[in-house]
Amino acid sequence: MEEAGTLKISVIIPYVNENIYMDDCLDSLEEQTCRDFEAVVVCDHSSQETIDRLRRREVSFPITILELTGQRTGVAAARNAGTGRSRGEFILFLDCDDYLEKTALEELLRCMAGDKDIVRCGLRDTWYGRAVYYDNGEELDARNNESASGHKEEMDMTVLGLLIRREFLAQQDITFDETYRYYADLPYVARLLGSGGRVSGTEKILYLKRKHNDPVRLPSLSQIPDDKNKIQEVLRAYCQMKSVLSGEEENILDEKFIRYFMNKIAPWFLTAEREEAEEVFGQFLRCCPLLRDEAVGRVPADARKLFRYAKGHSTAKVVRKLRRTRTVKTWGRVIRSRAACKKYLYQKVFQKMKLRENMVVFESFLGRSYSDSPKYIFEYLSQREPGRYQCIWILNKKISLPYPAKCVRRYSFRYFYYVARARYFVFNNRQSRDFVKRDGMVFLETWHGTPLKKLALDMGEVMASSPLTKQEVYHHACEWDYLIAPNRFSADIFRRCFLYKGKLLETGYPRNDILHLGSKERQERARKTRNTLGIPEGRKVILYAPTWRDDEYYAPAKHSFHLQMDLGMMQRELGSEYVLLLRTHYYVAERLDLSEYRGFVYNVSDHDDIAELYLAADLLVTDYSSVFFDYANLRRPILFFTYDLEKYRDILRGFYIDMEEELPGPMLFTTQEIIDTIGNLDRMQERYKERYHIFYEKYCGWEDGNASQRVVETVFGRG
Ligand code: C2G
Repeated sequence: MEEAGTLKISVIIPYVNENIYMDDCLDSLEEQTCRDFEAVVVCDHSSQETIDRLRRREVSFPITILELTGQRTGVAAARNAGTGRSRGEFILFLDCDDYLEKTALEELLRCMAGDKDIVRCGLRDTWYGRAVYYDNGEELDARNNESASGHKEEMDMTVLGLLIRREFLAQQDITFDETYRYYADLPYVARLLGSGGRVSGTEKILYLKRKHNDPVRLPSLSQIPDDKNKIQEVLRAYCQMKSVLSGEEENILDEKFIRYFMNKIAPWFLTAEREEAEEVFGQFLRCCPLLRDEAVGRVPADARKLFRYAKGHSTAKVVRKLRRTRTVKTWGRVIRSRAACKKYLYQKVFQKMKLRENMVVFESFLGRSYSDSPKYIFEYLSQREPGRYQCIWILNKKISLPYPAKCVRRYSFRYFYYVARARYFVFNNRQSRDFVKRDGMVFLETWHGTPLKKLALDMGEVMASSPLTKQEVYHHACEWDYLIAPNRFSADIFRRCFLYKGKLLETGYPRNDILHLGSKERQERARKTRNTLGIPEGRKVILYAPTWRDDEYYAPAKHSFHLQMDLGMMQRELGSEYVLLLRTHYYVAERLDLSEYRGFVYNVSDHDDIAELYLAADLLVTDYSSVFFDYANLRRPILFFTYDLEKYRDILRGFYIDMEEELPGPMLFTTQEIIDTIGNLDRMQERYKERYHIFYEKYCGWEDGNASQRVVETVFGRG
């Protein structure tokens, strides 16, 4: 270690490759209220370009950039190298994907109160970067951590969030064991706690530990699945830790170890190769005599029993017992819960039955409507070859379909039966999590829109539903055989954002075929829809179809929506000439009370097919929904009500296109602006004529009314 200078704290940051989270990490240092610190960044075999970029970054605190070279690699080596070059009186380890609260260094120093050796603070897991976390991520985290992380890591002793006196480290000669890849913190922390140092701390959360939402491309160490090496490291660390800990610290360690056995080692045994299991089991048995009875008595009864059994039996017997326990648990669930029973039948019975070659299952928007491209593919297929295919529609409501098909509710017994047996599955969203693709099945993913908002793996933060959406989308996309692209722009994005390797059908959207019917037929269909909705003759129609907001939700796919359009004002100003069709996104669960505006506002959120509404509408108002890419096929006026543009663009999602440059209509921020623009539609259209033309060529150029035919011919053959 270098001689201590006048600096108070050295913050040591191991840096791996091009870690996208590093900016937040350094920004959080920049904003520290305590200014008496330095940062020591240790690059672990990073590219020269990455290191140069880091060097160019301007910071207002002293920063040293080191490089690990040769054989030396890993977090342990980086932290040791950083410690060796640090100059502060105290040391704090900060991972490059994590960040600190503004007052972290100041408050930790205060807890040191002159004579402590180690101070620890509260630590919180977060899925979000600073911008989102401080916006409303704290709240979202509380929900998501429950749903996505399951139980907390059993062996979670970490050096993160500790401020350590450098002199104490030197006196005790404590360093990280560089032979560890995943669990170097364990023996290090055990040495710290077992060396008689003076410890203090605060419960306050000062350290934010960021969980990675993209474990496909950037897994954190803890997201790498448990394998033999990881488990063996824990077993090794456990033995080392036992030799330095005592008293309550030792009891806590033993408890954690038994839980680790129960939740990690035991499940792994069920999938491991026999020889590997034997080897790990041998190592586990060598740990057992070290456990204190007192700690064994403190864990839940099932863990205790299993643990005691494991100590006295062979690997084969333990594995058999684990299997028996799993079977008993499964049957318990099957007897108690209908959902578990359906799943069991699906896996153990229906999936074993023969695939039905001519069976096609259709699903649109998670079974919520008869609509979108699956509808038009179904109709084309049924028309072209009546009776050849047995069609099944997943629909959560009763409606009569124009061609023969069985309707089943999503997640009903019949649903599980058909999705297990049908050869073809045509759907426009992701497949359900329970769905297992069998050999010989053909998945046709139609998707549901040209992306304006960043999608799947291209998203930065994930605020809606599961924080691990990216990983799930990726696994789903690996199963798609065909994916429809409405235009070149989408084709390129889909390849990248889903890491999609299957066949792309560059056909345009079947759902837009209807928009290219002859003008007479279009008028006829529009008239029908207006009649069904009860729109008075002679009134022009505004369709307002906004999208959903990632951060406003009650539960996954059940979002709230706060209407920002002043409907009273719209009615007063436009009510004599227009009616307004309000169409919320299908994720929006809110039932808006619109009775006040009867005769002017029509709630068309439950209307199945938005394409029919497009035909009936004289103009569209939307925000960031993909609906405008489709509506543009009609070349009718489009207005954008983008009252929360900055938040949506900069925090919630980010966009693929520069809206200011490309949109075929104006962005408006108040109801008054909407009213004024509708009052001068001709002028607005004239202003956007050229831009609309360019937009049409780029996004609607593939659409000609025959997309269903092209898709059906490719997937089902020429008939
Ligand atoms: N939709 C609708 N009514 C709305 C909004 C959307 O019927 N008020 C339908 C449209 O068919 C639209 C599709 O749902 O094209 C997707 O809606 P988006 O608002 O674009 O949002 P999202 O579901 O997030 O899909 O690549 C497209 C993206 O995935 C966006």
